[in-house]
Amino acid sequence: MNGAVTAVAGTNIALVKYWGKRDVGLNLPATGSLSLTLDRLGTRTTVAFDDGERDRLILDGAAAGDAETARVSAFLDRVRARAEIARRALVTSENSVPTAAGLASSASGFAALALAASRAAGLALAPAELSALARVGSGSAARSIFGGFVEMARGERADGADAIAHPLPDGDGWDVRLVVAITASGPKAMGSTAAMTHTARTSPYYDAWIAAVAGDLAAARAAIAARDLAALGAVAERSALRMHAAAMAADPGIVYWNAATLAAIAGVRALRDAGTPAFYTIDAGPHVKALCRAADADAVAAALRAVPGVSDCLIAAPGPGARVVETR
Ligand code: 2P0
Repeated sequence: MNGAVTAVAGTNIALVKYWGKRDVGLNLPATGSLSLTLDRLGTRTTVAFDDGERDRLILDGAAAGDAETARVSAFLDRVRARAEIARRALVTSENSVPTAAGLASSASGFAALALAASRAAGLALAPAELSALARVGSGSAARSIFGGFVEMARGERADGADAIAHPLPDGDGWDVRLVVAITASGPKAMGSTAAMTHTARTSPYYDAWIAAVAGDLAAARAAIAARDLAALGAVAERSALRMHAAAMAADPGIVYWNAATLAAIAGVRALRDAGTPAFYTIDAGPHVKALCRAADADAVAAALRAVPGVSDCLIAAPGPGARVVETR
């Protein structure tokens, strides 16, 4: 067993969305997905196993609540079982995503935790194994183990060993940006896990959504290989709209958008009509993320800041995969 290990991971934004599980316990996705890992929005997590009586979680400088601590403790149980250790841990985690922005941090959070906890427990897991481990914490976290453009496989196995992500090196060095337009503060309408289950159970559009993903994945892969931003942007927009359409058609419907979400979508379309290639995607919340060329990012951010209801814009570049930054 090692001493304290600190790992960092960037969050990721899916361009082909994950929305539905084939197994809830192991977080096995019903489809593949495809994302871009970001540089400046992420999580830094330190894990130290010690003689404490229970696991403790310090999140952004304050003791975490029982629900969050229990989720992390259950995750650590998997690491302990694999490393054949029993010691409890002190986990200290900081998000560089502004918490008030309400942006998802579970992707970078469980990627950083998987790496820091496994190393602190004395395990040297290969990236594919880390991806499977991170997935059990949160489905999207499997993607943040890798940098740049990443594809997550649905997998076929019941144990999830093949439900893992892998990098898409065709996209390496492609100088794109994601401009994140913040459209609200506070918690989102419904957590992703519950919302996916509710969509799968009650939305008449769920099966159609699932059936569309394989084609979107193929189109996104081809667009990345060709460095065709317009083609990738078209896939991203239709994947996001279809995911939200399936959720909105659930009973009762799940609506993540607010007025500023729609205004920001219109803002991205107006940019495009005026000759700036920019394409939107929206996750399980009201914020709008615009994919564009690096050279256009400042102009895209300025245009979105002027949209009524947009409180701020962050510009993120492609970033590296999860990595250990300190061991003590
Ligand atoms: C994604 N999202 O592909 C999709 C699109 C949100 C919208 O993955 O239940 O927090 O922990 O596996 O990973 C958010 O879902 O859900 C997500 P769990 P997660 O990025």
